Amino acid sequence: MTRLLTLACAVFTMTLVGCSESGSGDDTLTVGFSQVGAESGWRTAETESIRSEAEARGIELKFSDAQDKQENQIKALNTFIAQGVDAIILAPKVETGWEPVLKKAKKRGIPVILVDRGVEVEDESLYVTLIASDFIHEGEQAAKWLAEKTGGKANIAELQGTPAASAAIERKQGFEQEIAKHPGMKIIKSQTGDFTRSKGKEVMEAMLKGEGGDEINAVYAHNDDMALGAIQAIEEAGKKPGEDIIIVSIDGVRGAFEAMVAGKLNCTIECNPLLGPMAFDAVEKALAGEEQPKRIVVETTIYDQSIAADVIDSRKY
Ligand code: GZL
Repeated sequence: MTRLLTLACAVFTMTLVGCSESGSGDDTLTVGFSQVGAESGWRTAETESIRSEAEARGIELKFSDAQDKQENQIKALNTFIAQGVDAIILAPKVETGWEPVLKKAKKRGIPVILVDRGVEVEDESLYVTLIASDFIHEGEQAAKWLAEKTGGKANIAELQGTPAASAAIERKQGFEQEIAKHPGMKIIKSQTGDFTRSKGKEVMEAMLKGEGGDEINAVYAHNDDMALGAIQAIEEAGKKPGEDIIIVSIDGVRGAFEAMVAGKLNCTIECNPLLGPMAFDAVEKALAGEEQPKRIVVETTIYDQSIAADVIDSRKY
């Protein structure tokens, strides 16, 4: 009887291990990807890059769209861990609140690759690497360009990105530290437009109507989607975007190039969203036990009206 029981337990254990093994049980890699949402053209381009790269590499991608809620991202990560995925790619909406679930992934030996935004954790071993642009540099570049364009004199309305997101925090920091070199450049209004076109329009309308709205002669938007919303609000207020009010933003999405060609946006700093190849290189290196830098910086490029028409047809997103 004992032998039968032992055999039964062995079979039961094998079954458990089998179903908790990573992926579909064969040698196909399974990767869980927790995406913030679809709040901007940049975001959808990033999602497409990750999806298409997984397909190109024959990797099974478990995709979760958090509808812009961190709690949904945490739920997704817990599900990926329970499913025993081989690796996780996370685009963290905000910087904080990740320790508990990242500790669970680490305990299960599941490497986590961060893309596009950073996290604040005591123990940096909780993630393998962060693949993202240098947002402080992007803010500095936007400020340098605006200082040049306005001769160092501007009353600036700032449209901030998502509160507590590293992209918003650092783009603000980089811009402010650069304009501090120009006494004639002041941020006279600043509010979050949450990286969306609709909110960017709504906030810009209120800024223009509010006290001191007539003094605004420049807009710094943390992303193109908010800048495109601001352009609509400026036109509806009877002003000429790109002329009466100079506009600089970040991302480099197609809509920004179209607006520059139309003379309504003056400059965008490209923040490349096509992170799929780098993300899966990092996954494969992590699974092979290869050392990787904690931070992989994605290069940025500045585009203004003078070259927009020449490059628009070659844009990949
Ligand atoms: C940047 C990314 C930002 C984009 C926005 O890496 O986190 O979030 O600039 C997007 O368009 O919403």
